[in-house]
Amino acid sequence: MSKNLFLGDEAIAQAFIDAGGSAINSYPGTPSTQITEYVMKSKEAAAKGIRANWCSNEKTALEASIGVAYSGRRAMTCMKHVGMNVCGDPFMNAAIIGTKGVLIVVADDPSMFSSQDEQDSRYYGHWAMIPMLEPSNQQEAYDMVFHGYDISERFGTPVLMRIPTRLAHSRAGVERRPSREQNPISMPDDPKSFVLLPVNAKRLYRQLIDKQAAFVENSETSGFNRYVDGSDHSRGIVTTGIAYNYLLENFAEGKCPYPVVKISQYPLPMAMLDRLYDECDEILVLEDGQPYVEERLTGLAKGKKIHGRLDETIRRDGELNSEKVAAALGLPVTSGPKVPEVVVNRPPALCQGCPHDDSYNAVIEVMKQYPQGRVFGDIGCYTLGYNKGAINTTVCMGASITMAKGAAESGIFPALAVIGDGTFGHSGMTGLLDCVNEKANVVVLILDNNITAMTGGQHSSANQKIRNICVGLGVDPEHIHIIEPLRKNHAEFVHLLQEEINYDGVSVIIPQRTCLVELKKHLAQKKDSK
Ligand SMILES: Cc1ncc(C[n+]2csc(CCOP(=O)(O)OP(=O)(O)O)c2C)c(N)n1
Ligand code: SF4
Repeated sequence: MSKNLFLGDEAIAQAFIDAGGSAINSYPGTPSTQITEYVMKSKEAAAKGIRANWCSNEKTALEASIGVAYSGRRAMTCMKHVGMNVCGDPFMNAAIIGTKGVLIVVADDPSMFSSQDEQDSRYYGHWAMIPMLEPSNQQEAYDMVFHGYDISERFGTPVLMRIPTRLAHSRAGVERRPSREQNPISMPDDPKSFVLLPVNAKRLYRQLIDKQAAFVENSETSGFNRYVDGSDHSRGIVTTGIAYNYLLENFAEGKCPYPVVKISQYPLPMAMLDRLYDECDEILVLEDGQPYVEERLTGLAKGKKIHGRLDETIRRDGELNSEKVAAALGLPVTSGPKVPEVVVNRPPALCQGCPHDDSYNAVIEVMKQYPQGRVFGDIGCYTLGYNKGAINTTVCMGASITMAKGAAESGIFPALAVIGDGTFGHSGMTGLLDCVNEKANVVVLILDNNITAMTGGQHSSANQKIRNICVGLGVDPEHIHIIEPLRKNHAEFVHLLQEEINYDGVSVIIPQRTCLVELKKHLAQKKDSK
């Protein structure tokens, strides 16, 4: 078969198409976004009738995939690591109901290149007691999609695939396999399995526990896990996922002198780890993430030293790389080319002429009068308003409205919330409903730039419907305003904001103007089509 130069994300997407996937339901988030975008743009996927959808959030995306699995077909849901927090409920329960044919691909972001935290999704997979896959390179990422569906269909379990940023966003040659057919529609073998009433759930949870031995056995014999012997037993090394590559990069022709257990499938292959432990004087654990494996090994240690992130042989935070591995091995560290001094680090900023900037100019001017007032921000391009002093908080998607509510109820005045149209559709609507139900004294600005800009311009689920949604949620229509955020409308915006701060209740202001990057893209497409 032909070799293709694929990003890790693209390798997974192409494998999904080749492995007989029927539907991909995802929510955008760097570094996972390109998987779903690739399937959306693929002519091959379109010809095969594969559905590719951006959903309102990670929970709705995963639930849609569970629905696909209910009908016997193969589904994939992709997200960034924090998305796991949003879909935790269906994720945990998908494990119990014995979902077949569902692959959940989660891209973790060690070093937080574009994220608000560094959480390691393997803890979720462990918690749900399902098999996990962690590719060490792009070829494995491709092959593992096939393997993941095999495991999922054989054992009746969703499978979690974890990739870190570097794997998602770097390219390597990938050999494709012959395509598989999509599954025909078929109903679940046990219709009760999708009904988690306690009477069923107790039985199904027991079944999940009983499957664990088979999951371990499959891991022990998996081609993705292996024991690679070495001549020097003064140290044994455990690598997980991409860490295997970082290790081999430190040795000529990739020949590591120490015995290595390469882990790319979980549950942990304990027999291999026991052998390493018995045959080596001490153990070094290399993981691009949190010390998930190291913690487990430390618990089992029978006196020998285990090094890794817990004892900070490798810094506890930040992504792993081959230099950090070299330092941990006591090898000379060769750092990459030095950045020339003329290149100055600049903090990220809103684009020149960004509509959010005009909204923030109004907010800043009004809030000058209220040193005790606060602006609760959210996640999107507009988070960059922090750099100009426009917002006071950014915690997680949707938290602006609900935090403003809590603060208002605690006596903060005025309490403003700033949220984008994409984030409002993701997890802002329910918070607004809470505000309405409790008659909270808040002003909510829903910055509608017509797009989910920060993750590359996906459509946003609440698009064109924001005003109607607010009315439907019970906001008084007299206190819902749409304004075009432009310099010429600044005085009007300031006046409007002041008026709504003076109103004791829920107000919504929707500054509506298309993101400039999106506008340029749109104009370029229009020109091309002429
Ligand atoms: C739970 C979660 N899922 C996904 C993301 C990735 N993400 C960051 S901002 C954002 C949406 C931004 O869209 P919008 O609110 O419309 O703001 P804009 O960037 O357009 O200004 C997304 C999906 C995230 N940070 N957290
Ligand atoms: S991409 Fe769009 S929304 Fe984001 S800063 Fe630039 S103009 Fe503003």
